Amino acid sequence: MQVVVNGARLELVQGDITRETTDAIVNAANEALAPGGGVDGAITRAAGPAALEVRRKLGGCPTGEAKLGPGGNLAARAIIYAVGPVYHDGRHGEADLLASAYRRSLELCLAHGLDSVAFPAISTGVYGYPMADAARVALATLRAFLAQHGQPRRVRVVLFNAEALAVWSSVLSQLESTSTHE
Ligand code: AR6
Repeated sequence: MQVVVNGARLELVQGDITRETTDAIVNAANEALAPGGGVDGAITRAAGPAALEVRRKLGGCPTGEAKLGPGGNLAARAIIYAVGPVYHDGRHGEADLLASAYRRSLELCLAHGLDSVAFPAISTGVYGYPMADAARVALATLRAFLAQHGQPRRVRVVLFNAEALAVWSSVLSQLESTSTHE
């Protein structure tokens, strides 16, 4: 599924984010920026040792923030390490922190001239964020940012399986139909 917001494309696809050819790919990292499992394990393996060496020197990253490193062996030029929240019960500022992780990543794209970016579903694996809730927060944030800036020109969210893609597509459809009736 794809929509256009202020001239920029917002796309939802199913796949393995390490295969993306966008200028940047976003990694769902932890505060220490220590290599982990899930999407991080896949990106770390695919990017190779040179990217890991730079990552180790970034000095960690607080929850809700993002840092930029080189793409190493990936097709993407840059890896953005974004740290989403661990989900407790939704009453510990999780939504604000998740929105911030997406927003800070987009700000890095603008600051570094990265015109296309691929995101995974941050916090929805090990960190336990319910998929539909995460999709609502992420898509509202991405749409608001694009409505304001019109950049990056292409933003895609790469969902790992068909079920996740269906959830995100349904949330995006809802957001689109609500906004056209405002
Ligand atoms: N491409 C796209 N999405 C993927 C891929 C892939 N290759 N592999 C997994 N996913 P997670 P988190 C999806 O656990 O919840 C790490 O160890 C997966 O299905 O990777 O933010 C870090 O180092 C899920 O929907 O990230 C941190 O310690 C989504 O990516 C911690 O886990 C995110 O799942 C971060 O936890």
